[in-house]
Amino acid sequence: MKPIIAVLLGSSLLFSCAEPGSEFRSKIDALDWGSDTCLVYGHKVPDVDAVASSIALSRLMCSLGHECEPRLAGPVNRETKFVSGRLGFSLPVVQEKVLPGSRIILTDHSEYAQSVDGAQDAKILQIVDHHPGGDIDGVPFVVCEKIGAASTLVWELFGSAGVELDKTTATVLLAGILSDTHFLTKNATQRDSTALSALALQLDMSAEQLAELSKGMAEADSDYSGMSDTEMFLDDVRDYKLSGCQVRVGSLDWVGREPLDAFLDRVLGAMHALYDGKTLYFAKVDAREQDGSTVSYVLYCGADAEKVARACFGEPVRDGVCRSPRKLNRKYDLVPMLTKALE
Ligand SMILES: [Mn+2]
Repeated sequence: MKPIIAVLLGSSLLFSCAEPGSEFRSKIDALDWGSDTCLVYGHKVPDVDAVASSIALSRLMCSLGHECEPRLAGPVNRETKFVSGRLGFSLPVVQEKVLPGSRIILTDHSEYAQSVDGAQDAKILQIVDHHPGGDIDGVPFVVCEKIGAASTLVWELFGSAGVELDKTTATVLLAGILSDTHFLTKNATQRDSTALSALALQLDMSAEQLAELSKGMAEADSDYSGMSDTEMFLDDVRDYKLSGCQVRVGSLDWVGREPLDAFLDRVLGAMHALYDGKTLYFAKVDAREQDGSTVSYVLYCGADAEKVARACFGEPVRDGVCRSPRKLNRKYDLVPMLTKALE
């Protein structure tokens, strides 16, 4: 019989004897790294969280001794440009395609439709994402949990690895969490809030500074000035494969710079210009009503998309436009509704 004290302390003794992060490190070391540099990618149409999580995860892998470099799957959106300029961090280079067999790590997405071109034939070593339910499987290291930001998951991985965050990486992760959670007001969990507080503390940023930064980011995000209608639609678009159908869903905000109908016309015009006759095109436009509540307009393009939109939202309020009386989240509300209607 074991002495009772050893039984009680057994697990914690084992744990405290080991070097901090050693369990995590050995999991990472066991991956098939090969000899080339592994590229770390967020999703296509990179937003702040996608870029931040890829930069930071790449940094973490480098500090664990694995040669990694972040890349962009395409040009970044306005908010990302704004915040990288404002906080002074440099953006990865754009590389829109990866070669067959190359080693990659994916952050902030887990579906091929959103992944860099060539991902299907690449070796995907890791996925760190906060949108469960993607179609990429067979990946040896996966962290996929439904929380506010992929950047929060990467911050937690630094903790698991026992690696201290340098200032630049902390800055980048703070931006990612602020952006995806709209300063902890959208899809945020306690874990996002813990991570953001720790990062703000490390960077010596006050709640006022965070609020101000977040406001600037939101404004940059909905500032479509100087963009063509197509660029505006493509600024925040995600592709999905839903019930076997290719579906593209844009997400925009109407902030009253022009009449709502004029804005919806511009978005519809862009969708029709891009429409290839196969892909189902939708867009979600969030708009603040006079009473202060926010509703979502769901725009569609083409006969098949119209059928789906009607099944989800009933009679259109005008040609090409349905209305949801409550604000919809693209990934957690709209996509499940479209999936169900397509089945
Ligand atoms: Mn994200």
